[in-house]
Amino acid sequence: MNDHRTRFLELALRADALRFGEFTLKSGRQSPYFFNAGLFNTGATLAELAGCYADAVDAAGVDFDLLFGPAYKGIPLATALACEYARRGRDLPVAFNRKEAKAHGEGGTLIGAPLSGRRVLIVDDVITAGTAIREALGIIAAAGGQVAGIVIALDRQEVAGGVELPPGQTRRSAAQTVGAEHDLPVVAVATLGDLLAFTGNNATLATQRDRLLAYREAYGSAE
Ligand code: OMP
Repeated sequence: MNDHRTRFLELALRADALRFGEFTLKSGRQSPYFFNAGLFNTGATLAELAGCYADAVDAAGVDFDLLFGPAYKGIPLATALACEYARRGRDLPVAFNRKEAKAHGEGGTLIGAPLSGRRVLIVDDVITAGTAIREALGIIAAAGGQVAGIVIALDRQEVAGGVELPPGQTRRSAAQTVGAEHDLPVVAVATLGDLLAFTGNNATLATQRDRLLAYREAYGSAE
């Protein structure tokens, strides 16, 4: 496994951002694990996380010139990543949206650098069904930006909607579907597959492995 994947999974466990148990997802699915990016809640953990994102993006070779963080969880992630790139010698513009339009002051729903004419990298936490990412794609297009790619910390590699497919048809993950529909690279720092490999190498997490495998069997994509 690439070093940034292991570093990220170890960090997520240390920060308690990755938990095992019984969780109800936005989709209504019952999941044996949950990733809460809001628990990267100190300067040091955000800086370490941003290093993992930057390594994943650089390894994928995405060509972009602005970072966009969708409200709310993407905002600190894009900001921390902008700081990480500045530390690495690349000063990038950063922007984000607010969920409620503001009628006074500067008004509007977008904050930060203008998106118009930019090649935008969306920075978010997790993809399950792809709903949150599709919303961000619409916001950026409406502001005249061109999406160059998407980076997330965790790709849960789940099939969106129904998982019953005609025989012979491949189960494609929500991330793969969004990427193919918009012809975009979707980069994950780590995937459910990486988490499974990680639990296999970690004695204290070995008991979680069977539940993760059963979940992937029920809702996971082919890879
Ligand atoms: P989709 O919009 O279905 O892709 O799901 C992304 C959103 O699900 C995230 O922005 C969270 O609100 C939530 N989520 C997590 O944060 N962590 C998880 O492990 C799973 C979910 C989820 O509900 O699917």
